[in-house]
Amino acid sequence: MKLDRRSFLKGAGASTAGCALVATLPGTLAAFEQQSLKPVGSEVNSICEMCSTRCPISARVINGKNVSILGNAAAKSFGGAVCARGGAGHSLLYDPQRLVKPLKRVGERGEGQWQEIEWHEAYQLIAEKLNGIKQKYGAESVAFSSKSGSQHKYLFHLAHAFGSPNTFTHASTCPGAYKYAASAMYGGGVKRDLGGAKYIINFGHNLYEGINMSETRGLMKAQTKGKAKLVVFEPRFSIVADKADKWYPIKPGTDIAVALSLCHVLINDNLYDHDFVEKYVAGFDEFADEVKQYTPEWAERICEVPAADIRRIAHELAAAAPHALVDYGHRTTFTPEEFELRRALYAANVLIGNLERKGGLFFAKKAKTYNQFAGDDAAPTLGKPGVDGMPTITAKRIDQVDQQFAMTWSKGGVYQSILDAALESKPYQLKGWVISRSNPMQTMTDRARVVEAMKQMEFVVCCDLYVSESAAYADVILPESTYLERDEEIFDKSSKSPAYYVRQRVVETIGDTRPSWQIWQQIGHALGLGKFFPWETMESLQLVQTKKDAKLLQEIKRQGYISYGVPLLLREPSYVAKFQATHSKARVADEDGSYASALKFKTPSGKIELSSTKIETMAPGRGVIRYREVTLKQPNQLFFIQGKVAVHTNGATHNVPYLANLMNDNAVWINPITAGHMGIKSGDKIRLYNDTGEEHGVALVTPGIRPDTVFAYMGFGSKNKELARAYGRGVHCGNLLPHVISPVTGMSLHTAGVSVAKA
Ligand SMILES: Nc1nc2c(c(=O)[nH]1)N[C@H]1C(S)=C(S)[C@@H](COP(=O)(O)OP(=O)(O)OC[C@H]3O[C@@H](n4cnc5c(=O)[nH]c(N)nc54)[C@H](O)[C@@H]3O)O[C@H]1N2
Ligand SMILES: Nc1nc2c(c(=O)[nH]1)N[C@H]1C(S)=C(S)[C@@H](COP(=O)(O)OP(=O)(O)OC[C@H]3O[C@@H](n4cnc5c(=O)[nH]c(N)nc54)[C@H](O)[C@@H]3O)O[C@H]1N2
Ligand code: SF4
Ligand SMILES: [Mo]
Repeated sequence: MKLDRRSFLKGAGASTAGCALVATLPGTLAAFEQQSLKPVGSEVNSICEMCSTRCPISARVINGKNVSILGNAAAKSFGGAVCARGGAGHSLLYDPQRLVKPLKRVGERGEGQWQEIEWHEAYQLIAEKLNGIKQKYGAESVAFSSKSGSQHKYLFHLAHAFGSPNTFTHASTCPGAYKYAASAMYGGGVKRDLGGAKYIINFGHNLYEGINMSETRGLMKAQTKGKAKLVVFEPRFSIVADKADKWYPIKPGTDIAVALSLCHVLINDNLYDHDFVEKYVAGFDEFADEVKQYTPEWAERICEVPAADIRRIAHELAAAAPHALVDYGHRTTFTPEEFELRRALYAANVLIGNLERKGGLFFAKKAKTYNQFAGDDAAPTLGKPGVDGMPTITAKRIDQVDQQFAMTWSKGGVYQSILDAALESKPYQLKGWVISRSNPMQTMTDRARVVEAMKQMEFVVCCDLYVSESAAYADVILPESTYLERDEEIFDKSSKSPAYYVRQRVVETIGDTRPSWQIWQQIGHALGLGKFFPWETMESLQLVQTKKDAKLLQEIKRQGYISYGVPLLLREPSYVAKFQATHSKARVADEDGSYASALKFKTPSGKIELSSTKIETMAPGRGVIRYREVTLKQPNQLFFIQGKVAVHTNGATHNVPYLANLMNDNAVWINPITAGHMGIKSGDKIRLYNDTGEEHGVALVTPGIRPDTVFAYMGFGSKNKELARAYGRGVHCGNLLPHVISPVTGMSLHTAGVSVAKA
């Protein structure tokens, strides 16, 4: 059966009312004459991209059309399931407002005047402009940024070939702080075994709304099957708080006081794991000395959590150790002291010795490591596609002027420093910006400053699926194929055992879009840098990864997700016993039945560094984890905090029809006492304002928030009319958050002071 565009859109449930505004917008699927759509396969295993958790999926295709998306049943740790957003992928795929043709700006920047162009014209224009900027100001004056994880490597490869050191991921708006803190202390990233834990302390890790299928399922498993106790510190009554055994409405930005005083009690009351500390930890004495002053009574004065409760929680944590954990959270940008907070949270885990124990923290077991323990090739290792003779770049990154950010340079850099370079020539001026799969206008901070920065650029390219708020200020918009239409490299998804998975096309490409790995390659050619892009197809890259093993590639594609061996936790004897029973040549266990003696840390001392001389050198005064007071609001203001909502992703999905239908506004949570003083009732129009910006929204009066705090789900309130289902609906959080670069981590700030008034 042949499907034309019209029957396609009808079948996808596209609302004609929704299309009316954009039916004439050039470049969208609605404006594109679709020829025919052929089936690719009836059940395709692939990877979700409705958020960056990237869960393994299984997509059903009938007559060339994707009709449903479920979890890949083989991916047990993800529960073989998807969340609401993952299940709505086809609504994005068939959204008539999605871009399917390159666009060139014809009016003023941000004015919304676009002309459809062909890919070769787009490439030619981009090559001309970027090479022009390079000649005039040097290659380093072009910044390249992309959300990490999917195909950012290809964009960064282009940047490298072009000669610019200025590549940025979203790290300083999201995972930076907890990653750098783990690196400083453990010598590398650690994961949490939520599912195996008996006692979990959670500081605003919003897992039942900010969903990560495997961790969300882990927490659910711990709470149901494992009967784990969950203690939650959260300024609002989130769903995690609702499901907790105990909820403390902590004062925003003061979590570090609780974390440090938990450490104080663990040491002071002699509850910590002496053997673990002796064997694996450096810098304990300095840390112990520092936390002597951080008593629960001290903490209570700062965070408003009763001292007796902090003391009791520390005792309960120690009693459940080592099958217990202090969740180090995810979004990490509440205060400028994120580095100290995340280190303090890790420190509590170190003190209870939960590393590589069931229900504790652990290192990922990738194939190479796993095979070393197994004594055989239990899991295949992957090859890395690479290109010889890449140019050496001598120019310094814009964020490389300050040694304290050294940990960020190779891992994503300080994203918002692009604004300072563009507007204040700090340390030199940026003239061009190539953005992919990132929407800084919504997700960075200080929206007005992002607008100014983009306006002063000589040339901006944006690769997206929509005319996002940021794309609206570009000169050229490159429409990427959705994740359901593209093939990508094999990804390592190892956890307690090695695992791989792969993204592959579910349906044929609709419209004139391309995958971004190809887009950057083709731009490379247009720039005259073709020799740095020798690959031809994605399959040729995948075969480099499988070291020419076509059968292995086929198997990974067929299953979509493959895990190898059995879960391994090095200090958990029952896991080691099972591992040995599975692998006949496995390493001999220590006397206690564990592999504890094999634990290694890639830190300067070779140990877990509770205190660090390396950090002291990088950022004087920060070698030892220390409390520093921060001011997040003025006395007459309220704290403004945000979080994820279960049916939307960041600044990405608010225009996806199914999800927009579920929720298209973010009412502002406000406590009845506070609202009462201002005469505000639920449903009233209110105004939020501070030195950064002003937003108008609707009040939701609820006791589920502290009286000194207001809350809104993030990502709403688009100021771009081309996002027709999201435009002007709700509060735009980024317009109320100041531009900040936090010490050491370079993190931006997601808590601000705001004034609230009835509108
Ligand atoms: N549905 C959905 N799932 C997602 C995403 C999404 O957009 N939507 N995004 C994905 C991404 S990119 C990420 S990084 C993760 C993020 O996962 P999380 O970090 O778990 O999610 P957030 O909702 O950002 O978490 C912030 C929570 O902290 C609370 N909070 C605010 N200030 C404070 C404070 O000072 N102290 C404490 N203790 N709590 C505070 C907020 O009320 C909110 O509940 O989620 C991922 N999953
Ligand atoms: N105020 C506030 N700001 C925040 C947060 C918060 O909670 N509050 N959370 C922070 C966090 S945790 C994160 S991770 C960042 C995320 O911020 P960003 O890195 O900007 O990521 P997203 O908002 O997820 O998506 C960005 C863009 O990617 C596009 N997109 C989606 N899929 C594809 C694709 O396949 N290809 C291409 N080319 N484009 C695609 C979307 O249309 C969207 O415009 O935001 C941060 N900013
Ligand atoms: S958490 Fe949901 S949206 Fe994110 S990747 Fe998984 S299924 Fe997709
Ligand atoms: Mo994130």
